[in-house]
Amino acid sequence: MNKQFSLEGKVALVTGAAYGIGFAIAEALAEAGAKIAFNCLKQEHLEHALAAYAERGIAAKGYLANVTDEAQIKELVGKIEAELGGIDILVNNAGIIKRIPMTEMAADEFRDVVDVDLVAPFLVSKAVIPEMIRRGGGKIINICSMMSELGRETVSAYAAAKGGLKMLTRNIASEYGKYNIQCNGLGPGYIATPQTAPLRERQADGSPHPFDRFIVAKTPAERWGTPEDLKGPAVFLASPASDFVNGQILYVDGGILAYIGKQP
Ligand code: NAP
Ligand code: GCO
Repeated sequence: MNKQFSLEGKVALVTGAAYGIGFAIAEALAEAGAKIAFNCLKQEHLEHALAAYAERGIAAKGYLANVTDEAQIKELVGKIEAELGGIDILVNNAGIIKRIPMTEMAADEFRDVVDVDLVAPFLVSKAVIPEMIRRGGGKIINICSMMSELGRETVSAYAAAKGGLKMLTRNIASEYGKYNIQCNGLGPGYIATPQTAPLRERQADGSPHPFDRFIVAKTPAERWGTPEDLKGPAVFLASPASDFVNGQILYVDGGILAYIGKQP
């Protein structure tokens, strides 16, 4: 059974893995035996991440590359293939959110979110699939969201992008499954990372943020998720254990999507 979950000899690219969910997923894939490549936008984050990986005994290769820039993505993939070998596992993790009421959101702000959260997974997947086909297969994991299924105030661009990412996942699965490429989504619930820090900030009087209380009440597990909660599911979707799983979204949400909510 251990061989089912082994990533020995595999090369994984995790986009946006300087910290947060991407870092935890890259750490998990490394612990299962994969060689890790990651990218981010900022030099300071790259340096900090390389040190953090090294502290954990992970000889990750880090690169500065903007996932919305097709030329930079092609250069990134070429460097990884030259330095580590063909990419066996791609995790499209890099993402942003802008929390703005839709009617107050500028078109460029909407497009920025869609560019990172939906167009970029298309660009990076398009760049790695040909080599996956040549090598006999691969794994693509798209980091979706509760907002792949649900809406809420102020996150119109993010929900549209993550809903689209769910369907891009299913389409890649449909179009490239015959090449032994499995493309699945991982749908985290509400996870404690820098991205959600504004939703968990203590109030001036020291009380919990209303949204913090809302999420804890809405989650059967009665807690926020941590990046570590995603490590096992990510290894499953990256490993031979999921070779007949394709086009699925695996939600790791503590039960939010299953729960109607407490009676007031
Ligand atoms: P985060 O803490 O904000 O980290 C985002 C990462 O993406 C950073 O490493 C950032 O790099 C990188 N990034 C952003 N834009 C980029 C670009 N254009 N090119 C390259 N890298 C870029 O986010 P997170 O909470 O870990 O979330 C990671 C993924 O999970 C995202 O797709 C998010 O939508 C999704 N997600 C998060 C939650 C949650 O509750 N936290 C739940 C469901 C899904 P720099 O710092 O260098 O900019
Ligand atoms: C928000 C949050 C969520 C989480 C995540 C939930 O503002 O509602 O940022 O969107 O990031 O996507 O799964």
